[in-house]
This record gives sequence, C-alpha cells and structure tokens, in this order.
Amino acid sequence: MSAYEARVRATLPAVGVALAAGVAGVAGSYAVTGATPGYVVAPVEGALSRAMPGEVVTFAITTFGSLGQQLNLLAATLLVVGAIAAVAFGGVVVGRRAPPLVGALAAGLVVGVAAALVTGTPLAGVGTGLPVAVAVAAVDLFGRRTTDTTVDPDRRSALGALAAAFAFGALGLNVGNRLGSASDDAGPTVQVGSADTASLLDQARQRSLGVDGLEPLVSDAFYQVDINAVDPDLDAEQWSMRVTGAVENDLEIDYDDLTARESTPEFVTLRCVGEPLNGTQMDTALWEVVPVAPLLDEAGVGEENCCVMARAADGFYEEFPLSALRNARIAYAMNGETLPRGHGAPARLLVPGHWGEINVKWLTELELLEEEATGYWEERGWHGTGPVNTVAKLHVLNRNEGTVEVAGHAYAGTRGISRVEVSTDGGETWTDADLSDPLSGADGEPAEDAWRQWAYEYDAPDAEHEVVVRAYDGDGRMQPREEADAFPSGASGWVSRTVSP
Ligand SMILES: Nc1nc2c(c(=O)[nH]1)N[C@H]1C(S)=C(S)[C@@H](COP(=O)(O)O)O[C@H]1N2
Ligand SMILES: [Mo]
Repeated sequence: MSAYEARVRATLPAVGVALAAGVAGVAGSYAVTGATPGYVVAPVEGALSRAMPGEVVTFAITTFGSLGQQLNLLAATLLVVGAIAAVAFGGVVVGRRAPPLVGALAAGLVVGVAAALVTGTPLAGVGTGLPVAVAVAAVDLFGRRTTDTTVDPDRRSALGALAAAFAFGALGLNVGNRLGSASDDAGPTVQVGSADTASLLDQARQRSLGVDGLEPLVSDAFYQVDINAVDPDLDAEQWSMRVTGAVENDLEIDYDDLTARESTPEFVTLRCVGEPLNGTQMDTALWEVVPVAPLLDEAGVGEENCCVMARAADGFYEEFPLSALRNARIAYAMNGETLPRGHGAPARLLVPGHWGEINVKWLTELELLEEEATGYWEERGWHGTGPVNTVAKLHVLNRNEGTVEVAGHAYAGTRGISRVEVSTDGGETWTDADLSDPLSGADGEPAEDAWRQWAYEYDAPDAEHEVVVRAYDGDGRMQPREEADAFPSGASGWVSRTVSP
C-alpha cells in the first residue's frame, strides 16, 4: 500500500461520518419544519431555480414537465448534504487535535447558524445543527483512540454513523410529513363560502357529462405550478396585501378586510402557458372572489397607468396590462374551503381569460406602473401575460360495444366555447360533438371564464383511423390548425390521435 493509498484509506471513515452528518442534518431540518420554507433545502432550491438560465428552465419544463422541479430539488438536497458534510469533516479533523467534543460543538454551531440564517428560521438552525453535532461527537466518544490525544473514526463507527443517519433520516421524513399535513389543515376559521357554494358545486356535478374517465367540470385534482419546490406557508392572520406605485394613496388590506368585503362564488378555469397541447395543466374550480376594481378606485388609479406588477410571498412577480387587472378578482376560497396552501393561501389573483402565470398566488402587492416592466417568466423568454389560446383536449377514449367514445374539455378563456367538432377520418369530414351545458354563476348568468366538456360516440371502424378535434370560441372563431409549441406563448393546434381497431 502506498503512503497515498494509506492516507486515503485512513480518511474514508471520516468522510463516511461526515456524509452521515450531512444526511442527518437535512433530515433533522425536515423533522422540525416539514415541507415549509424553513426546511434548509428550500431556499437553496429556490436560489438554484432562480439562477438557472432561462433556456435551461424552459428546456426542463418542455421536456420533463414537473419532473424538472423534482430534479432541481434533488440537486439542492445533494448540495446541502455536501455542504454540511464538509463542515462535519472539518469537525472530525478538529476533533482529532482538540479536547473532546470541541470539534462536534464547532461543527454543530457552524451548521446551525448557517441554516438559521439561510432559512430565516431559528428552529431550522437547531434541527439541522443538533444532529450534526451528535454525529461528530459520536466519533469523539466512540472512535478508536490512535494515540493518547487523538481520535479517529474506524470503519465500524463510520458504518454505524451512516446507519444511524439513515434511521434518523427516515424518522425526520416521517415527522416532517406529519408536520406538513398538519399545517395544511390549519386554516383560518372564517366563513369561506356563501350560501350558494354548495348549490353551485352541485350544478357542476349535474352538468358534467357522464363519460367514464372524464374529469368533471370542477376538477377532482387541480394542477399546480410554482417557481419553488417548497411553497410559502403564510398565516392568514399575519397576511396583508398592498396597492402601491402610481396611485393617489397606498392601500393595505388584511385578511379580515378582504373576507369582510362582498364576495361571490365563481367558476374560473386556469391553463398554464407551459403545458403541451394535449397536456393536463388546465383545470376549473369554484372560487370565492372579491373584485379588484373597487380596490383600484379606493387607491385612486389614474389613466396614466399602463400596467401592474403583481408580487407574491415566494418572490414571484408578473406584469400585465391595467385593463386585465380591472377585471381581476382576489380569491380566498376554493370549492367551498379556504384556499389550499398550494394554490396561494391565503389569497391569490384570478385574471379571467389569461394564462395561469399572471394568476399570482400568495399575493402581497399590486404595484401600479406608468411604464412597462418585465415579469418573472418574461425574463426567461416566455410570453404568458395575454389571453389564452382556444383549445380542445382529447383525454378520454372508451371502447364500448361496437362504438368508440372520445371526450375531453374545451376552453377559450372569456371568449367561451360555442362548439366542438370531431373528425374520425383525419380531418376530411367533421361532426358536432355533444357539449356540457355552460356553467353559470350565483346570478344564473353563464360563467365568464370556464371550460366546457365535449363528447362524441361513433361506430367503431375496422381500420386504423385518426380522430381530430377542434373548438370554436364564443365569437364563432375556429381554433387555428397551425401547430405551435408551448414556448413561448402557449401551445396551439388541433389535437389528434390515431386509433387502432
Ligand atoms: N406566487 C406565485 N404565483 C403563481 C405561480 C408561482 O410560481 N408563484 N405560478 C403561476 C403559474 S405559471 C400558473 S400556471 C398558476 C397555476 O396556479 P395553480 O398552481 O393554482 O394551478 O399560478 C401562477 N401563479
Ligand atoms: Mo403557468
């Protein structure tokens, strides 16, 4: 064995202990915070995704979808484990020369203070630092004493530390998951739905077409898109939002002010500009909403304003025209319950007919601008602040006795859907599909911004054939055939599917 080899071998157990300390630190952090912004990996993941060049993010979104964010979270986790391990390694090295536990204390302290600073959560410091101190101390106390004054971890104690770290990790995951779900339930106790909520949800059930496998008019599972893997966890009682910028007087309203205002339940559909043509990031809910227009009047918004920058607690910001803001709503409940954390609790913006991205969640500020500015996704090359494209999705294909049934949803924002046509011969001939009745609001008027379902059943041909679907908006305009990718301004084209007999 060369001297170099011998040195590497001698260091390996210490590296093992250090990695174990890294895993234990991350697990300990998760155990005390759950999946909240206090989790030590969360700010690192956020910073990573923010620093990532727009081309890379766009590539990840269009190739991996939401998996890209999971990969980013994994990268951030490895980074944090590595950083903690480096400090712990230092602690082990110091421990060889210093009096007992000095290295352990130093490592725990450095990691703890760093975690507290990075997350802005003192508890995260304790959760992260303590397990690191314990892991390094274990080496001090149980490691092999090589001379009278120095200790070294041997292979056994390194393996022991690793095993303990993983056990601790599993425990941390479990405790953290429970914490996370507990904080989801802890909503404010206000009356969130008006009396009409239940009957409108019932209406949506009644008007949904009874097609097997077709998502109802109020989505069972509403998609979620966020810039961060870990969402803000805001306390409604602490929350407020401001109207600022080019206004006569700044306005600030808190949760009680918001929910005391006159509100209505409204069906609103959202669609993400980044989803593929036949993707599933398009959903509908019944939201309890307060109109934005009166707030603008109260703040005194003049004609010189072109637009607004909406800002949020997760560092997200989007700019869009004042005309769209005048028709926007602030939502604080969804399907009869307080707004879920993942959808922007305690309050989010809904901008009828516009791409999802300007429907800012965890809303904190509406800054009125006199000159155009650039939002988060526009800085990354997207054009997602305008009205949605018309689309008809084909999500269901049922083979029945002698027939084929195809179905999906169609959406054209505030233009509405007037008609959906289906072709079963690749676009040669077209037939009208059945449409669900339009959803209507508490006043009985048709919902301003909601999708419809379509369905079509035909005799099963014996040959392979191509099913194509296209929608017409409320003005009778046929959805353009020309295909476009999601980037930069939303997918468009006719959805088609080859069906074999
Ligand atoms: N604060 C904040 N608001 C946000 C986002 C975000 O990352 N942060 N994502 C936007 C995007 S891209 C979309 S498509 C919609 C999705 O809303 P949902 O997650 O409730 O479906 O929220 C928008 N609002
Ligand atoms: Mo989006």
